[in-house]
Amino acid sequence: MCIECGCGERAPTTESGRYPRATADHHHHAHSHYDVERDHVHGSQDEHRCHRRRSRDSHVCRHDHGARQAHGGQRRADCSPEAADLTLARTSGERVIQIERDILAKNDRIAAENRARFLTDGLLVFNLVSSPGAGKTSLLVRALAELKRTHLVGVIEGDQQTSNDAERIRATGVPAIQINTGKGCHLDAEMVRRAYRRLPPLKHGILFIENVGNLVCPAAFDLGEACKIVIFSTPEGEDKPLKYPDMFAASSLMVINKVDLEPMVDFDRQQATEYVRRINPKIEVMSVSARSGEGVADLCAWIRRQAAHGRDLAEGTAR
Ligand SMILES: Nc1nc2c(ncn2[C@@H]2O[C@H](COP(=O)(O)OP(=O)(O)OP(=O)(O)O)[C@@H](O)[C@H]2O)c(=O)[nH]1
Ligand SMILES: [Zn+2]
Ligand SMILES: [Zn+2]
Repeated sequence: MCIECGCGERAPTTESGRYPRATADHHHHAHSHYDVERDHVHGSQDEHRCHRRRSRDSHVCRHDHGARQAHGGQRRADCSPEAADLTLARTSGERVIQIERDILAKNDRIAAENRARFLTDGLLVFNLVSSPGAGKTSLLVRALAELKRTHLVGVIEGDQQTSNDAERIRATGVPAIQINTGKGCHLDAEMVRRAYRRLPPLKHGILFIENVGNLVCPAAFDLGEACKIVIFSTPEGEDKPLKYPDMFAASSLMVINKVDLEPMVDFDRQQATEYVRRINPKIEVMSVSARSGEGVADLCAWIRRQAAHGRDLAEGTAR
């Protein structure tokens, strides 16, 4: 379960197969009640959500059911919005908060282990985050062609489905592991730990983690990276930092991509920079075009500078 949006997560897969069931905190299946199709996700404490997909009054509800309740419907769950509100208020609220705390605590523990491993390996790790299609992979492809001349580089790619991005990265000669999160809306530290084991040794190199395209949920999950780089693109509009502040607050660098489209989409770079600094006064800002290559050399120079004092960055003492 995602603690931000509450969506379900299947156990993630990589190209060589599915992770063992034991690693999944939840299982996921779809079934029908009352002639509507619902996704159904259970937490370890029998939390239960329903998404009423075919109804106009779509809602999400949580309710508890005892171990004896069969999914076939021996005891029907009351999924009316009113019942959901009452249940949440009376019984589930504290439990939901506890589950969220447990999920984050577990993630943070594994992220700390990842961070320690990256430090031991002398590796500088960047977590690239953005909305879908902002240009993360395109920018990586450009930057890797340059960075691989001076550094060992590897990439972990996160998407719900397909290996397209990993294939685009491998075409540059850089190793890449694809993680497919299924219904999951973000990468977590456990996924990164497992994917990292499958990369060739990258001692004293640079690892890029391309997160699932989503400007909300990946902000909450530490992967053990040195820092997050948020990429957003001119067609998305200047006010993204104000609308999705957590992501911009959590990032050390904001890269404005697709500046080649700036005149067409009437984008105001200064305005975007002013907005992001309201959220995060320390954030650095760069403008690039993965299409034309403008600004990519500056981005590579920034990354090399971080690599030069990567230990400071990884320990959170640089900025
Ligand atoms: N005009 C223009 N198009 C770009 C630029 N960068 C990326 N694109 C296009 O934007 C689309 C999405 O680019 P991707 O690199 O796949 O974006 P992404 O962030 O990796 O997407 P997801 O992994 O799906 O979240 C593609 O059609 C790219 O060709 C750019 O600088 N300028
Ligand atoms: Zn989510
Ligand atoms: Zn991508």
